[in-house]
Amino acid sequence: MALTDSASAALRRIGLNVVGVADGAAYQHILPGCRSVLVYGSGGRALWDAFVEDLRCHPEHLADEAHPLEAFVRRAIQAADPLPPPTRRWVRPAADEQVVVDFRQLAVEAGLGWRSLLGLVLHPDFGPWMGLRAACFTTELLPRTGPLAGAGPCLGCPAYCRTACPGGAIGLKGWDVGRCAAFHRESSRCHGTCHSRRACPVGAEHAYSAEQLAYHEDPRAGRRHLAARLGIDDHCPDSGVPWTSWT
Ligand code: B12
Repeated sequence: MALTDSASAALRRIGLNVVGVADGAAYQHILPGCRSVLVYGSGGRALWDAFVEDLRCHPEHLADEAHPLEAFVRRAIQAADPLPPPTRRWVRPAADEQVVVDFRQLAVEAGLGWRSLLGLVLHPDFGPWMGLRAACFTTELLPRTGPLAGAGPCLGCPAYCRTACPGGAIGLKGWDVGRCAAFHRESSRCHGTCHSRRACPVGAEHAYSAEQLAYHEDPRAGRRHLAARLGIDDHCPDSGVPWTSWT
């Protein structure tokens, strides 16, 4: 079994339950000689459940980390592939990474889903309830799994996401991030949730829990809630900013 197979199996156990392989040719700036990229996603609640379970056993994994969920994935990768050779490089969409990769683009190339009107990558089963967590750039030549055939479920859909958005941020061409951010400042109706994401019929049964959603939108408030529920003394001074302040 190739190391990438055993690493994938180990990552699946913590909820990185979606994996695909993209062509690596365009990623020479990340890893010289790159031929393939394994892209890992978390569909539904599995990663969150594993994360909360880990915090129950190791409260310090919340209290000591600025970005506890990112750190959970980092530790899992380090355990799965402790000494990657120079022919392999792991990258996460995380604050402590040295390189920034456009994970939606990678996910589409690896066949994890289609582009959607919502701006998110839509997985065939998990719909918009998929996070993108890691990519392994490698010089190995692995069989490609993407992109997926067809235009995806948005084609022919009456666009429930558009009608559900109270800020009018989803237009005929897709998600308008400026409008979305402006509405978050004007109103609290979308705080802690995204009505459009919830309105998408694809993978609706895999929707995140309220706690998980709140954490992703506002890590500060989300970790306060988690710490209170799990009885953890959270002394970490800062954990990032709510995403609305990014624009
Ligand atoms: C910055 C960022 C944001 C910014 C907005 C950036 C923007 N202008 O779109 C803010 C903070 C507002 C934001 C919000 C959200 N984000 Co965000 N975000 C990111 C981040 C960190 C970087 C994105 C980026 O800058 N890419 C590079 C630049 C060049 O891209 P860009 O200018 O946005 O767009 C270009 C290309 O990406 C492409 N493009 C644009 N849209 C799309 C869509 C698809 C499907 C594809 C293939 C390409 C594509 O065209 C553009 C022109 O070149 C990524 C993680 C990552 N490293 O990829 C997560 C990420 C994209 N976000 C994600 C999520 C889930 C969200 C939220 C739902 C937040 C939340 N609460 O969970 C919201 C709402 C998103 C929505 N409705 O679409 C997920 C998407 C998962 C998925 N299934 O697609 C990612 C991958 C994070 C993750 N770990 O999973 N986000």
